[in-house]
Amino acid sequence: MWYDRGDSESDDAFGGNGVSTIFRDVLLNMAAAFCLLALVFLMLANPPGQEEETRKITPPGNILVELYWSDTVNADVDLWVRGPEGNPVGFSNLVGTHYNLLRDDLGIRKDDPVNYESTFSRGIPVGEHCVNTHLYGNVSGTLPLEVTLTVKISKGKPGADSGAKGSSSSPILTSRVTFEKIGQEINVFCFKLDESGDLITDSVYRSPSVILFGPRGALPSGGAGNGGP
Ligand SMILES: [Ca+2]
Ligand SMILES: [Ca+2]
Repeated sequence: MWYDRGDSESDDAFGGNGVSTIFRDVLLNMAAAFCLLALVFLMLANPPGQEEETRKITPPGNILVELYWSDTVNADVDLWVRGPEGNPVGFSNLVGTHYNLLRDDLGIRKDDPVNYESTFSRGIPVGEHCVNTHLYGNVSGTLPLEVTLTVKISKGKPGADSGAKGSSSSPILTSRVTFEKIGQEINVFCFKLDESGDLITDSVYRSPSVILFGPRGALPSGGAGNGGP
């Protein structure tokens, strides 16, 4: 009897339409939980603001010229760059037609343990570009002083996402030069870029007659050739 009653109670409580309703509710709850988990996963995989963060670390220009010297040397080394328009850009002329000097590094200071200067271009102008370096000051008295210069090119749109086509920078030139005295200016390289933004390999040269800063910070009259330090 108890067995029959049990079956009967089961049918009353959970059988028929009652079973279908509870089962449907369970399925709906599981589906809702699954959707919620999927949404949380998508937010974690691509958090808001990630695209903006990526933009902050991409190069702001197309041609990047960099100057490094030892972080332990308290010397003020300067970077000078001249594009095809002929207007040298350096610490006393931060902005040119195509180039900008981002920062004049003065050497070692309490909040400045890195010795590094860089200049960016907007676009990749066709023609000749020249890169010079100048030893402006040398508190530490370290001589000779070796410095390193590099030129990199990024063909992507300035400020574009790092994953965008052509956004990565590729080094095209690098060189180490040595200062022997304060006030010395060294032409590190001149080179030409073609319409595709590529280096014309046989265009690279170095000449002491290419002066971009000069002894008193002015271009030599008549252009290059009146002698550097
Ligand atoms: Ca400097
Ligand atoms: Ca520094």
